[in-house]
Amino acid sequence: MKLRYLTAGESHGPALCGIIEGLPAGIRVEQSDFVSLLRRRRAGYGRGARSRIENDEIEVLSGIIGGLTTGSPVALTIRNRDFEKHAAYMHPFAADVETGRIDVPLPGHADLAGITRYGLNDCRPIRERASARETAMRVALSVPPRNLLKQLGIRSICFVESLGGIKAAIDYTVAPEAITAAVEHNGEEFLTPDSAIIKSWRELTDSCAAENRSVGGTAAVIFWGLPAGLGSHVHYDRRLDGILAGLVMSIPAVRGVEIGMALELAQSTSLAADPIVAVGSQISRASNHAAGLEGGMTNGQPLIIRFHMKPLPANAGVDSVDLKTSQAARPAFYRSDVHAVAAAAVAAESVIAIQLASEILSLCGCENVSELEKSIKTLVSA
Ligand code: EPS
Repeated sequence: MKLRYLTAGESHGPALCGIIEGLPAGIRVEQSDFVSLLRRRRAGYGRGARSRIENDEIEVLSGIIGGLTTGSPVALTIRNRDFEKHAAYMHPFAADVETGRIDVPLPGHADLAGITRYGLNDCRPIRERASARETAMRVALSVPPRNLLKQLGIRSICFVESLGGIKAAIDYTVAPEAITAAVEHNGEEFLTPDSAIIKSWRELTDSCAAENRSVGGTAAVIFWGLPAGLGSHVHYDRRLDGILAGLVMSIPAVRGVEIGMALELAQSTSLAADPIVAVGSQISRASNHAAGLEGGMTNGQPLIIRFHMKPLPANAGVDSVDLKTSQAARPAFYRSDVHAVAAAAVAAESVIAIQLASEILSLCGCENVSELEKSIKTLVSA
């Protein structure tokens, strides 16, 4: 792994912070790249009050000078505006931690397993760190790698396919540019290429919000313009399909990942292989059932990763136990998003972008973007 990154921060703590190391020098990065990407992660219709409290303003602490990466680690901070309201028990040296104490673990969240693992009797520290707020920092850290990919001619889009079982009409056989244009045309509230579905999704979201319910959904990420041969078949832990699936699964509430239409292929009795064809001197493919990955490597076709997210557990009204009394209890009402599928799609696109940039850097071994631009042209794309 050429790129390494770490995040830290609690959902209602002072800040999120992150560091990414292994970037080449010369990636162009503007403040507006962070602003627009973080806004896209926050903007979904169905996000709760919290996303309106936070403005996710990024402070760059190192690694970028005058709008260019220097090759040094990039360190970032996002202050949590909501910290102010929670400081009495969330401050690192708070005298009054007990007032923030959570005694009833939330089923479906990390609470119970977390306190067991860490030998704690308060769910608060677990809840705070397990929160999907952490993905804001992973998204922020993806900005330099995303810009590197763009500089190398690699493009991506993420979008929502279904919410609460209501499916958008999406044609994966059309060019990714056409899907991108449709998603952009429909705006950031629902991040979907299907404008006809928005009315039903809005109604679903409103009725669930009124009843404090959450719904699950499915989203997809496509990258195209990739060279063939990223990842490797030679060892299980270098297979890119496994690596990408793990990264997307690590986004809170994601319960399943598919490479392209994996479930459909599993139910099919016909061969799923894509014919290899010559287009002039170029080798190409007549279809893309492989969704851009064969043998754990990219094959030069668009990479399509789809994932499924469960309804968020916060207000499920599910039975639990008060750990102080061992009596049956319901978790305290906890404000929640109706759904955060669009936000998770941006997070998935971000972790995939970091990994793809890392694979390219490992393959080309360059420390400077202009060398990398020359080197990538020598890679054969299928
Ligand atoms: C989250 C619960 C909600 C979400 C939060 C993730 O936050 P709160 O508990 O403050 O209402 O809004 O997501 C974000 C704040 C974010 O930026 O994505 C959870 O428990 O995972």
